[in-house]
Amino acid sequence: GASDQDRLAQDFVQFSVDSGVLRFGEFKTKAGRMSPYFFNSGLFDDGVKLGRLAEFYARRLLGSGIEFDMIFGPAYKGIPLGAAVAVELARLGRNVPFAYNRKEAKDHGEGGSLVGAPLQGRVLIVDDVMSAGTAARESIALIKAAGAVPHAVALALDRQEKATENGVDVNHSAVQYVRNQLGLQVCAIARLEDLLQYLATHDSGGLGAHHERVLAYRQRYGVDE
Ligand code: OMP
Repeated sequence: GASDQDRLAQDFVQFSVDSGVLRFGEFKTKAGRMSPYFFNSGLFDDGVKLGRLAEFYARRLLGSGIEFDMIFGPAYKGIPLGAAVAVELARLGRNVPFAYNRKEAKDHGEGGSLVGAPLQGRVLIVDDVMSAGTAARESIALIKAAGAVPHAVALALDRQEKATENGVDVNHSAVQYVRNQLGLQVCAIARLEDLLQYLATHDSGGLGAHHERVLAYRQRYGVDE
């Protein structure tokens, strides 16, 4: 239910802060926004952290009821994430095929830009963060081109901020676009909302100033859900 999901999200935000993945300060996003927080999934950088991260994805996925036939991990960051989630699901008794892409075309050996299981059926894309949605659109096109169905996206963090189209802010987030316009199911372990909840309950621990800045950021770039 909703409260299980909230608890999972709070645990995940704590885990991300403890791992140094979620940081507060001043960061420039891909879309050129100055953000008071940044989530760098590359810092889930040892076996224990990757294993715990995969557990969070798997629990969120199982809680969401999303069905899928295989996992696709988009290069680069989605590759270890998709692999770790596939291992965790297998550990839980649900073995599904896994594939990923390479960014550089290869002209020898296995050929093509896809590696792993053939893309077929309902594909779950496993990725880290969705901001403007650029990466998701590329994955969706690639899956369609292979004759499979882009069916769902599992994220670690949904930043819940305005997408940009041709450099202009629009009034929906990338996740809302992927869900409502492209018709995919989307789940995220945590969202900006959960991050704000975390900051609200840890204000006394010296996070008060960050809380204010993240609220101001949401005021400027956030979307309503
Ligand atoms: P889109 O592809 O535009 O949705 O942006 C997602 C990408 O932004 C991620 O894959 C990262 O490269 C980067 N990013 C983060 O990893 N963490 C953040 O907190 C914010 C961003 C970002 O630049 O927006």
